[in-house]
Amino acid sequence: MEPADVWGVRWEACDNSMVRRYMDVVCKKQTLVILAADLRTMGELSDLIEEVGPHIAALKTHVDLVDDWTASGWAALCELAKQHDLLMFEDRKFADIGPISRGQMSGVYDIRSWANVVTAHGISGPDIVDGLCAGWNDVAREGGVLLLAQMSSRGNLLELEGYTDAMVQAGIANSGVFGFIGNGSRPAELSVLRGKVGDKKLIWTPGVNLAVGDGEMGQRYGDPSEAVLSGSDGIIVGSGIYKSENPSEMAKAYADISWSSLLKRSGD
Ligand code: 5BU
Repeated sequence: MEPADVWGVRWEACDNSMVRRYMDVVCKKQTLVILAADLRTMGELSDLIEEVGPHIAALKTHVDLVDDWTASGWAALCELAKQHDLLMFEDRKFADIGPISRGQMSGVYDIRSWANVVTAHGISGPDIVDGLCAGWNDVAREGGVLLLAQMSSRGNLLELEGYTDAMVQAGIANSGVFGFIGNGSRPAELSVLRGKVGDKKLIWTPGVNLAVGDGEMGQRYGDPSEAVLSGSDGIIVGSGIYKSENPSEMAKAYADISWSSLLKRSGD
């Protein structure tokens, strides 16, 4: 199916270069699954990508979680992700002032050179987005920032009155913003967020699992289909896939659910 038919107004309205790339990959691979690859060794990570690569649209990493990280090993992993047409998404949750965030895009991990999308808190003010984009610009690349408008963990302070609205207001007009993180475990709150975000930006949601309910250490999970029908444009799934008996089958199950929910949403 053509992306313009599947994504509707959102296909024309988006203003960040990575958004269309993502929307296109979703339609080609028929999946809205973003794999949270929270494994601790390079070997496990590449095995997992080989296994589930065909069923996911993006690879979400925590690069500082890997025990045996090397620059050359990581480059090989990025190459493997490229073979599977995956967007690289470093969930770094940057939070510092603009110039420092720009510097943190380099350093040992050199995130600016391989990530297409990164997360950031807006707690330090809107200039963090310009700082991160300047980081990409320093190596002649472009990317998109996902601002945390909500979180999936219980008791998070983004739930305090006014925070989410202020975050959306601060990010909506900046073309460096790819979209917002919404809470996949609370469909009603997600619908409200969708209304505020409109069609120009995407919403990606962690806290998604077929086993709905409370997870480990304050994590909360909601249903993948409900998340997409409530306005999620990408479901972030980690342990639901990599801890299952058969990660490939499970990734395909999440992919099918997410894709059919997107088609249902676009047909409504
Ligand atoms: P899980 O195994 O599906 O629970 O993994 C969730 C992932 O999403 C994990 O990598 C978190 O760092 C990430 N995450 C989250 O769970 N909740 C949030 O609000 C944000 C990110 Br932002």
